[in-house]
Amino acid sequence: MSQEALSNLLRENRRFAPPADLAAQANVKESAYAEAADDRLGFWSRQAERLDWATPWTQVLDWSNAPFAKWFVGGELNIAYNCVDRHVEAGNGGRVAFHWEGEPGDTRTITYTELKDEVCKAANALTELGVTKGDRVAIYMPMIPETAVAMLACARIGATHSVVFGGFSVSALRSRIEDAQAKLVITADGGYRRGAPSALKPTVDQAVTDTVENVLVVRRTGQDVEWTDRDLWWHDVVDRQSAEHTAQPHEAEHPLFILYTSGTTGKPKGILHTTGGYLTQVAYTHWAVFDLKPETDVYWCTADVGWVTGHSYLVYGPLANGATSVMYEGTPDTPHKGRWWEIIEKYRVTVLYTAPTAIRTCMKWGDAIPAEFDLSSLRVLGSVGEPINPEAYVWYRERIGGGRIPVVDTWWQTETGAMMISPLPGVTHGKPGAAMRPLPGISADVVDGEANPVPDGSGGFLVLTEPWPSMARTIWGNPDRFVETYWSRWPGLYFAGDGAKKDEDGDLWMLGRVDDVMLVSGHNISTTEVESALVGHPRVAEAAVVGANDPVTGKAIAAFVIVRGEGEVDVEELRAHVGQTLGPIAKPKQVLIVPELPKTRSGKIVRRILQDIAEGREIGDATTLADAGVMDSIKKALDI
Ligand code: 6R9
Repeated sequence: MSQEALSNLLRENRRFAPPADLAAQANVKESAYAEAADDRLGFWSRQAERLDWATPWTQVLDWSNAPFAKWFVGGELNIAYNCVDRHVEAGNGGRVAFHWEGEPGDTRTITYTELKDEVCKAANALTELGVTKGDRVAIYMPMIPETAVAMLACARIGATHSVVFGGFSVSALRSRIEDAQAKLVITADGGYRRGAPSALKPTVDQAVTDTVENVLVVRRTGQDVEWTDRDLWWHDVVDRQSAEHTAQPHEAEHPLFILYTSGTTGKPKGILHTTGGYLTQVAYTHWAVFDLKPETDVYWCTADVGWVTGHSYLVYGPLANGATSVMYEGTPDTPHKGRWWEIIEKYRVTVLYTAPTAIRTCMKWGDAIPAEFDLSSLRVLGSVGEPINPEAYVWYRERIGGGRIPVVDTWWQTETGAMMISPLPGVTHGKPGAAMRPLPGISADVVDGEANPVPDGSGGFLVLTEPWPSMARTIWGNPDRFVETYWSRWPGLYFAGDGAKKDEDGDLWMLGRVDDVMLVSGHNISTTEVESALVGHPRVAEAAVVGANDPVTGKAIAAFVIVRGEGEVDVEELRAHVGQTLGPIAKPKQVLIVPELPKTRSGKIVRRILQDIAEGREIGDATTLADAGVMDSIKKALDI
């Protein structure tokens, strides 16, 4: 990146100290960093003791076959027991595990005792259907409690689940079922989205392959479904089962789940996570980063369960910690744009974890909407999925957090399994837009092309320098690709594929995927920086930037902008604003005003599609978009 652009980003100098009361009561204090640095394996070994082990481990980490790690070697535990039964045994069975809110307004309250009964019944049902330890089960579901029950039932019997986002197409689902050779698919007739039932079962009907023996179907919407011999209703098979089921312990390295990351090109990668190390790090980070107090907090992670955030921070982390969570089925603007804030007011949510894309959308809808609701119960706000630009961070802190409470920007990946770089709410003096420093027990750095750590004040590639408990163990069925993708660029270092910079204090700022860096007239400019500059303009709600091929400059910057507020926007003014913020070199050549942006389920902009538009090509594969209708509205707006 150009030094000029870098120094502009570093001009952000606002600091937010932790609130005194939160700091005084915080689960984690500053001393945790030094304690973990002194003895990293001892630190993780103490964190693993948060869990209930049937057999203790004999070795914390076996790294002899790097990069294929084994954590807590010799240990055995059952994840479902840790997430459910032990809380009931400890006398907390009456505590609410999930306040579930359906999009049409129907609700369910599920206590830990009820969750235990449901998970046991589902585990018995899976066993009756012939699913055994080591089998793979595909889960293609809406956001309903049965989704968590299905995941936990698989974990309980040692079947490896592969959750596929409910918005994915037939081909995306089929390739995932095929790659994992799933024996069972768990789905629903449909779920509610944007005020209407949205079918799931027809997609499964077309996607099943020969390895699939049964399809287990939850009735959610009551819509008509086609039926074949292999289909079974969840209520017919699960409801009649016994609520008694003894959880057998599984090895610490037993495969818990496969989750596919699409990446930008090529076949999706089935990221494999295992049992003991995964649960240890998700439980620790959920407790540390959200300062979770299970007796009093009401925690809400808005992520879809089909994204890794849904796995680690909607299901496994919160349940391992005995937390009370909100789970919401639908979209934030159904039936009105204040739905999320209404849910926070209704359940007195204390911790909210969401994505910058959602925050920017709410900014666009205007400050008046959240202002109508009582959000005073909130005490920690989290962000995940992409870099949070300072503008969105400050809006989140002010308009949602009342200017009182910390924002934690958590950097991690499907491959890391759990949070890696994040502020701690009772310790960190937060900087808007910075993920700050690696969590206790985690080692990361920013390096140049030769793997040399860059000095403070410079940018480079983000790497992880020591193994961590929840790290991916391999790519399912393709260990060579695992080594090649993540471990071959520099020996001994995990290459995350993200750019980052260290500021003068050594704090980390994430810059997005390195593939998204544009070489414009010989200068490296990151898409994130230009987007952040654009969103800094009062009339810009959201921006996506790509480098389009240009015969003169190499890449020419094209910006797609969603406008905030009423009336026409002067495109020249936006170009000039970027020029003033980042320097003339970063001025977009084209600025296109669009109503929406193409995004994945986790809110990541699919730049490849925007690049097709900017370069005037036919638009390529759009199957991983969260909402296929977005492309039509963009084409209409641009008249293409
Ligand atoms: C959890 C998740 C991983 C990629 C990652 C990075 C981006 C996630 C971020 C962030 C900046 C953050 N990313 N969190 N970038 N700041 N706080 O998103 O997993 O879907 O696998 O995506 O997301 O580029 O490499 P996943």
